[in-house]
Order: sequence, then structure tokens, then C-alpha cells
Amino acid sequence: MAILDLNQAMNNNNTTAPPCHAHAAPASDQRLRQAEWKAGDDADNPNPRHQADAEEEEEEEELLLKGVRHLCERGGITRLPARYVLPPSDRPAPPDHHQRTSGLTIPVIDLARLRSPGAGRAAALVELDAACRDYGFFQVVGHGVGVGGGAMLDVARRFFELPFGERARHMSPDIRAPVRYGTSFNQLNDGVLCWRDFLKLVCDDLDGVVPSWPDAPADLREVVSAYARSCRRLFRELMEAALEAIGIGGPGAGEVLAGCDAGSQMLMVNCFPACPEPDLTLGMPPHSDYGFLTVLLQDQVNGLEVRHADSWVLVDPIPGSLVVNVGDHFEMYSNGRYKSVLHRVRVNSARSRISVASLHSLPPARVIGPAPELVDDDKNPRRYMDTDLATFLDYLSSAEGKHKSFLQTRRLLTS
Ligand SMILES: O=C(O)CCC(=O)C(=O)O
Repeated sequence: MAILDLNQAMNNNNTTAPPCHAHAAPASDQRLRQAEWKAGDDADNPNPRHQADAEEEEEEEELLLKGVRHLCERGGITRLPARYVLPPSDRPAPPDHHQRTSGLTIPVIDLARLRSPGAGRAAALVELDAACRDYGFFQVVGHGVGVGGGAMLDVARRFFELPFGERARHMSPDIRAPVRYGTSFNQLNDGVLCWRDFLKLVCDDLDGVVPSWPDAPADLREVVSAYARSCRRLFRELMEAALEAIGIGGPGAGEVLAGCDAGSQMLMVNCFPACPEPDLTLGMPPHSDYGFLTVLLQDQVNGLEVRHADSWVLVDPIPGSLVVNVGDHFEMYSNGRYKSVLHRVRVNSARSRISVASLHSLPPARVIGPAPELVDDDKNPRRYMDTDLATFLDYLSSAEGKHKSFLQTRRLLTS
């Protein structure tokens, strides 16, 4: 088996990467592209592969699993390697076409109104309820996480600019690892790779886990843990409002909110480098989020698209805002009233994009199912079976996980 020299790769990568498209195509670029995706490729070519070709492919696969930034840093990629090329039916439509056809935007919720007493809060609760039902997504302004958000994006950018060897210390193919630097969406199952690198940080028992987080950049632990705490507070506040909006009070709400306080939290710090052929691939494929709510911080480079009314709606970042979406657990808990919708990330050829998703749920051991208050045999029969974290992780590492919709596997009713 051909093994790439990691030290050599590290030495090649001590500088900040130029945009991927800024260099002439090196030989490796041509090779990476040669096996371009074609329907029925294997059937059309029955000749057995030469041993040398197989070794070369293995070497290339190892290179690609080191991530997109590493690939770009090695000397420039002018065309998209075959492993990232989506079948035509899964490619994003060109952005101008997309902009013309959709023209939609996701709702904006002003948290200052939600915090105001009386009629202001009541009106904001109605808007929140409608946003969770109709879109499953909204942008939050007036949230008070602004300063932490700027510092978070800044340290994330500096982390991805570290030499590859520094980032590689946190690489693991194990999807259960609490600290993990990786690439694509689900490395184990992705037939086509995504144009994305990420740092995953599990934040349950924050004080206990922070010492295992990357120690470079030097301020990462401090900035990210402060940001994680802000997100947890925001999650708690939004859950309290959403439970009120959906009509759950008393012990039911108390139990869920206690679960939120002690609940699970995971940060996904994403980097989507500039891509030489962005219309052929995605930064993240259509997927829904595990958990109750996700709080997403994005820089000013757009890319997030949300599925709504059979089209993809681009979420134009409002400066200082956060995007919040309903996750699979909230759809199940609300017995289908709130929607966990598919979203995806497109990439562009000019600018790298950073985003930070904070995924929140109840404690990992908790079984999630529809709230009894929202189920009745006549009008609202139970729509989902109960689930837990172990079932989700099994799903992720199974062949079923290719379909990127855990929620579908939990449905009892289809309408
Ligand atoms: O980058 C984005 O806008 C979305 C990220 C996302 O969907 C995720 O991390 O699950």
C-alpha cells in the first residue's frame, strides 16, 4: 500500500492556502480528475484494474481524507477531483437561476421582543410558532451573543489556517470521538465527498472536556467555551419560548427544560474552502439535524440553503444574526407540528466560508418521543416511534446512514 509521507505534507503546508483555483493544474490534479463520475462507469469498463492504478487510487483516497484545505494547500487544484463530483441530478443549480426562481427568505425573530413583557412577547411567540411550523428555520436578531460570535468566527478561521500537522493531531475516523478533525459529511458512508473540513467538539460536561480540545490557537479553548455557554443559554431561552408557543406548560415543560440545562451539546466548526468548480459539488449534502434546536453562526459568505415549498431558499446572512433550526428531536417531540427540514451548503469559487453549528438536545441517555400533551387518538395520533442516541449512532455508521435522513426511519405515519 502506498503511504503518503505525512511529514512532507506538513512541511509543504506552513503557509496560508491561496484560493484553490489560483494555480496551473499539476499532474496530480489531472490524475484526481481522471476517474470522473459517470453513470455505469464500472459496467462500461470491465477490464481489471492494474495493480499500480489501484495503489495510486488508494494513495489519492488517503490524500483526500486529509481534507479539502490540505488538498488546496498542496499546490493548487484547478479542477474538482472526481471524488467530489456529484451526479448531475444532485448538483446545485447555478446561483443566478436559483435566486430568480425562489425569491423567498426565512423568517426573522427579534429576541428583544420575545424578552419584552405583554403584547410584544405574545406577538413574538406567534411568529416563533409559525416559523417552526412553516419553515423549521429562522434568523434571530437581538440575541446578545454578538461579541462572542465575532471572536468565535475569528478563532475558527485561525484554527483552519494552522499547518496541517497541527490540525491532523485531532483527526480520527471514529464518529464517536468527542474531539475530531475531519472532512466531508460522514466519512464512513459518503460515496461522493463533500467540499468541507470540520472540527467537532462535544460540549457535554464543558469544564471536563475543554482540556482535551486543541491547544492551538492559544485562545481557542477560552473563546470556544465562552461561545458554547452563550449558545446553551440561547437554546434554553428559545426552548422555553417554543414550549410556551406550542402549548406545553407545567411539569411537562419543567421536565424538558431541566433536560435542556443538563442536555447534550455539540459544536461543528465548519470550513468550506473556495472551490474550483462549485456547481459540481456541495459543502454539505441535504440533511436534517439531530437534536432539538441548532444555533448556527455563519460569516458573511452565503452558502446555506433551506428546503421550503419544493425549492432551495438561500439564507442571506444578516450581520450579527444567528440562524436557528428545528432538529429531528423537536419534530418528534412536537409530534410533527414543528419541522426538521433538509438544508445543504453550497460552495463558491471566490471565498472560503466558516460556520459554527451548535447542536442541542436533552441528555444523551434520554429517550425522545412525542409529548403526551400533543398526542390524541382522534386528531393527532402518534407519528413517531421513540428514539435514543445509540439508535442514531448505529444509523450513522450503517448503510442506511447514506440517506442522511434519520427522521424518515422513525416515522409511524407518512402524512
Ligand atoms: O454551514 C452551514 O451553513 C450549515 C452547517 C450545517 O448544516 C451543519 O453543520 O450541520
